[in-house]
Amino acid sequence: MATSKPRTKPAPPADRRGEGDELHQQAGGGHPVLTTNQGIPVADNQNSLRDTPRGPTLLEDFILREKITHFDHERIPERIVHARGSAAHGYFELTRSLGEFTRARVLTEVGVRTPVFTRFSTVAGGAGSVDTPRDVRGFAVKFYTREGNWDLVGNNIPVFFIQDAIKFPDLIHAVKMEPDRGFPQAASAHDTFWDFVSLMPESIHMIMWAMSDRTIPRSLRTIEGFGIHSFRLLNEAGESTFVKFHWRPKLGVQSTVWDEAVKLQSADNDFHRRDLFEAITAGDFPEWELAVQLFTEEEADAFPFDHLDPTKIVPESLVPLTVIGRMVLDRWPDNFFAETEQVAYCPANVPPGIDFSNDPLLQGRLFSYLDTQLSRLGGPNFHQIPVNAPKCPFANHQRDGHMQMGIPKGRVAYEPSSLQGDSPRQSADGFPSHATPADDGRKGRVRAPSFADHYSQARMFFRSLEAPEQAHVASALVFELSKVETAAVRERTVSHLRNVDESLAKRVAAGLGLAALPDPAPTATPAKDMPTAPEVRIIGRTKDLLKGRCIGILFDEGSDAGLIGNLRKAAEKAGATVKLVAPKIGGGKLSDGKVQAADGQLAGTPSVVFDAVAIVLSSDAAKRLSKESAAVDFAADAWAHLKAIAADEGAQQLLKTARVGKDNGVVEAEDAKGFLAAAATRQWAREPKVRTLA
Ligand code: HDE
Repeated sequence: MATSKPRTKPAPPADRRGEGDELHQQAGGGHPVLTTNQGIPVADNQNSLRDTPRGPTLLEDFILREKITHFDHERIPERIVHARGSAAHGYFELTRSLGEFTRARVLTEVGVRTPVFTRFSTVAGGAGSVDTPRDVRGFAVKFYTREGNWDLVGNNIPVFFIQDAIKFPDLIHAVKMEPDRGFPQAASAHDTFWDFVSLMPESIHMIMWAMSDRTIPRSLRTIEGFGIHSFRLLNEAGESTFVKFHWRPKLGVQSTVWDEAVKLQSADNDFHRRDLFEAITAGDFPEWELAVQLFTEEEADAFPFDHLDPTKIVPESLVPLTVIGRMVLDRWPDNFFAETEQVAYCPANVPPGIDFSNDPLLQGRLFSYLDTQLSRLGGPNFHQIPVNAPKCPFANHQRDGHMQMGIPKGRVAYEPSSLQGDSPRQSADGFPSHATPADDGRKGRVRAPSFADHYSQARMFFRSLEAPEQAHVASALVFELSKVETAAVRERTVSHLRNVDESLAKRVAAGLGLAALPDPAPTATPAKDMPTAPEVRIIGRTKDLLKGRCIGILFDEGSDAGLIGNLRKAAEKAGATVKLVAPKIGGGKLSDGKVQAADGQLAGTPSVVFDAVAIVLSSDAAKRLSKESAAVDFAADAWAHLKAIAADEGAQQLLKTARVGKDNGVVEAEDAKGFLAAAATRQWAREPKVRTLA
């Protein structure tokens, strides 16, 4: 392997050095010898083997051919969904035993730290797409338990678009870029997506979530995670309890506003990946609580919906959450490809004591993931790739295949056998499946009547939101549908909204400029009014804290050094990260005569990348920067994105040019305390002043 045992060797004699060698020598010594993948040391990595100095390259050049061949195959097929992702290592620690409900040791051994590898992803875009489109986020956790790998492959939204796996390829084909034109990338705002979902009423609950600010998260550290489907827990006695899994971020749920998300796409394609990387490498480890909802078959039978239908949540008013542990991500992968790209999750990976429900979406997923890895990772031995291999012993009689890395010993590769004492055998204590009684219905392509109510929970979701969040849902619908060229699709979508909430339908119709409201879509089961579910909100559940937030301070030549120092000290003390922004990366001389370097150049570091900003400028600099659109936008966007702004006397001219108004979120830079209080949240009350929402 390329990385085994480096050797060191002196540089080649001067007369055999190629062009560029002088520069190489300047780069320093003590490096391991470069070799081919066969371990042959390479004398010249700059010049291919040529017939004559100006002649053709020789086929004999195995060094060139090996290097190019490997390069040509550097990419593997990207994931068909969830292609763009970022991941980290960490651990899960159980704080409360579920021993009464399950025999799975990962859920019964309090205090034990189980290693995890967690990958977050967007769904629709390719691997090279941006981090911040409006999209659902994947939240996949591989627990390397002592009883084998457990993959909890969830999303940041607790419901899904469809009720049956057979529709998944259609859904994904509809949301991905349109096949004739190859756009739009990473966006649901186009005809095929809305055509599909407007013909698929079961997706309307998920549409409500997808149009909410949940799909434009502030960072991966501030998303919730959900296993979505009901799973089963099985205890020693084989008794079953249904379970839903929830991840809750320590920093609280946080989102961006749409205009900010759009601008982030140009400011930093890697905004979420970079944030996760920077937090982990700074030792500021992201953390989530794992909580469960537990309920019996009898309790489930009494719910006013079918919990096997993945377009439904189990409201917390029916089944409260119990926190059972925490996950901490504390190590960035050593290599993006080897780990983040090659990790292979599969919801069918569960240890003894966890089992599946009959959710028809989950049932299809149990097949799909293993299947997809065969083509994505090239063969049946992908479980041997370090990031996928269990960290507990594993042994069986599966053999050979593409890229077999192990060297199995012995004569016996079958069971039953009697020839070899150490050959693996089945064990009565192995993985049990719940003996679920079969329904007495007939086999067929049917859907249970209990799956027929598509609107009640969509209504519950919308009516549970705070007013600004409702306005964001309505505006997101207007935005997305305005990108749809086919008027009939726009109208058909509004016809479903009429079943969700009449006021929502009216707002969206007005935003689209529809001449009249279309008739409500026909319903199999009319929507029922359910009690509101506060847990679906973001506002009010976001934690007002500075930890995990990033504050940008804009300065220039002559800025007040004392003010910058004070703001920085106070913000860092409160747990925030601070970055300094200036027109030049070299910064400038401050009022104390000392040169202060910047962390980011103004043109490449707009205020969208911060949670709050301070602007500390001499009046000369403010006057100059008032003619600089990047500086004007810095202030104007912070105002428009409902962020706290601290500004000193000198900076006032820039605020004026940027038309920054006055409210509790705009404070004097001298008032560090007031600024930090405002910076811990968003200024929701400002929104009507800065934007017309549907
Ligand atoms: Fe997936 N999904 N999915 N999915 N999914 C994949 O597996 C699939 C579904 C989810 O970071 C694929 O390795 C089908 C629901 C995540 O590597 C593939 C159906 C939920 C990830 C696949 C679903 C998810 C995937 C593509 C309908 C939320 C990324 C590459 C039955 C609970 C995992 C891969 C990672 C990835 C199939 C529906 C979450 C093709 C057929 C519902 C987080 O196997």
